[in-house]
Amino acid sequence: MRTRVGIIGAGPAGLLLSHLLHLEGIDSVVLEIRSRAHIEARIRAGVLEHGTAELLRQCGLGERMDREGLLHHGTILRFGGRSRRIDFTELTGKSVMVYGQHEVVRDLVARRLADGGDIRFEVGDVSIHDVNTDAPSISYTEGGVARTLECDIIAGCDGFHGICRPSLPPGFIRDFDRIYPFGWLGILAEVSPSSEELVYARHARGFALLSMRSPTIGRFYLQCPPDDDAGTWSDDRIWSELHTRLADQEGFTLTEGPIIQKGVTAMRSYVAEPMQAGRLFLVGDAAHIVPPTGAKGMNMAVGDVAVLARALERQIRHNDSALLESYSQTCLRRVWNVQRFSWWMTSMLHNFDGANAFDEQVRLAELDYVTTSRAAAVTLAENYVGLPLAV
Ligand code: RFL
Ligand code: PHB
Repeated sequence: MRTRVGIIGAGPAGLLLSHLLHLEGIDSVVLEIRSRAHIEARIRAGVLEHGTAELLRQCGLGERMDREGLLHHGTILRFGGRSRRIDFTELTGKSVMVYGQHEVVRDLVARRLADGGDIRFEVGDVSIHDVNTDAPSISYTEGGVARTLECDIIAGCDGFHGICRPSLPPGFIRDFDRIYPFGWLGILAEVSPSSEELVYARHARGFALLSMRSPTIGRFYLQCPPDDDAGTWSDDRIWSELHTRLADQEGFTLTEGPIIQKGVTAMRSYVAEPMQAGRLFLVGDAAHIVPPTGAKGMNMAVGDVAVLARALERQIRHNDSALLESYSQTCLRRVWNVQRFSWWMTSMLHNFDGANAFDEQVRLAELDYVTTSRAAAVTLAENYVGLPLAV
């Protein structure tokens, strides 16, 4: 089989890339190891930057998002028992969209299939070949049968644990890495959110986040040890910890409901440089991950996709390779800005074991400053709603 762009991974990055290429008349095939049901049910990100939501609208994918998503004009930072609001719209003229990543994935899969797109689910033994030649290929198995996909370009959209990045020769990639000494316990509950806006809470017992997926489904996170077992968190323990960490002195009350899902995620910042090797382009989590405190991972993946789709269009339709050659450099500038923001939010809002009393006071002072100085609040808000896409 032959296609222009062989895409490995049907996460938001791979699916959106395939859709944007289709709109430019460029064909692609998406290979995914998981089932369609699995990728459509995987609960992950929840916040779309202003630019991500706009891009989805522009490419014809905004309809259900605008109907069912929740437009948020600000967020609450809670610390020392006080709640302070950052007003995104007043500070930046922009807002964010609370719409689950799995909903974006569902919309993308439905649209690709309706447009006749080729997505192969549940493939196995995926490996890439000859990326340093002008005839790269991908081998894989489908229903136990060995197959080869020949292409001009390979887009490695296979997430942090995929095969593309590790396939490169040792030493080719320079890794930049920071592992945090904590994780997040993520909780999904059948409960109407107790706050209209997200609440990021710093507490002596650890960070807590109140988020949501819809008017009837709440999403919560609790800072926990990085290797914690979600099974040791009973529903009672979860609610008790959420009540304690989310409390303020202004009468906030948390409504409880049945917990329908819980799981622990470790927290890490990582960047691979460069994001390109010959005809292989790394996109999204395959090239970089962030701790989720800034709500950036999926948005960063979309940022890469926007750059790559445009560069491929210039290359394939106009035989102009300039944008493709600068893909890594263009993406990395934005990636490092987003890394900085995610690291900063994470550092400011979490408890670090062994931090001394001075460090704690500095973190509280930073929260106080960021919620009282307009200049500092604009800095937080413009990063949260999203820096401009690099296209
Ligand atoms: P994905 O979504 O991991 O998709 C990669 C796909 O590749 C498949 N795959 C393979 N396919 C073929 N062959 C192979 N060898 C393969 N190996 C893997 C996988 O099955 C998968 O389908 O990467 P992509 O597309 O780059 O998207 C990145 C986002 O998923 C990720 O950055 C976000 O979920 C991060 N994230 C958040 N991002 C935000 O923008 N806003 C948020 O609010 C936010 N919250 C979060 C998050 C991630 C979290 N977790 C669980 C890590 C909250 C959490 C708890
Ligand atoms: C989510 O709703 O899953 C979510 C929201 C904000 C974050 C991280 C995750 O910073």
